[in-house]
Amino acid sequence: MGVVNVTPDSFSDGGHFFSLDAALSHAEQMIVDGVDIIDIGGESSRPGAQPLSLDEELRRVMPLLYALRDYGKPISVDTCKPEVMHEAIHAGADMINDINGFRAMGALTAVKDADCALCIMHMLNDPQTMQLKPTYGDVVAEVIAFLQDRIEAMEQTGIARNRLCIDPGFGFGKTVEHNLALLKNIGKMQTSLGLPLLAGLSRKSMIGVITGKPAKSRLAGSIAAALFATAQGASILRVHDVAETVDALKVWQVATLHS
Ligand code: 7PJ
Repeated sequence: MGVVNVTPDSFSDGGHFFSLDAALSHAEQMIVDGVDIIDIGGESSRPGAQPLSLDEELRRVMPLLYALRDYGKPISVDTCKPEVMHEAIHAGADMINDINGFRAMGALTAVKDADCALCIMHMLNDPQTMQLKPTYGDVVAEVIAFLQDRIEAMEQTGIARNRLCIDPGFGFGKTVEHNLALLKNIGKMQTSLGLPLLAGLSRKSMIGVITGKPAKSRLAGSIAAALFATAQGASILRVHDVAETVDALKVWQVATLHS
């Protein structure tokens, strides 16, 4: 899954892809590079980021969604807002990726009658407060319990289980220690919940803490994290650097499958 941010304040690309043209060329390049899913996001979720108005989010996301839908690649929309989910589904989005785990009032209703895929992510509190002092008794058990609870809520609404995938939400209300515990337990989360797992580690601050590098210099660290997550059983990798990650995965897979 390749990330296309349409935000002027995104920390990892410096807001470079804010204009529609730039976002579109970025997405086109990802397609050339072998992306499987394009994830469009309008609202920055970096720690401390201010919420975005509905109008502004629609203004950022919808033109790109319309422009991209004829390219034949599945499109995911990264949003917490039920109105954006509704509009995106209406416009043909193939997946809704909600870092808030479809907890907003109206979110389940917005997605329930569609047939698109849904990614349920764990986040502690909200982007304003999540990194203040994240505390868990047992982070892996608590993330599993949260996701289990959301899966049940979704199934009770009538949403088919085969539409769902889960995400522990690396960096969303987690210390480096918490992130490492989750990374090491991807297999356990996947077997406990019985759903495909999406891992978003690309350029995250955890990579920065380990390598001592700023966001733009975290490619090698991100690839190591992506391969490790794959080895643990992750099904979808959410990344900024599609070409490099695809190459790494190709080598990984050929080596793994070789008898
Ligand atoms: C994630 C996401 C993630 C899912 C962002 C960033 C922050 N969606 N949206 N999982 N991260 N599902 O890219 O660093 O980890 S935005």
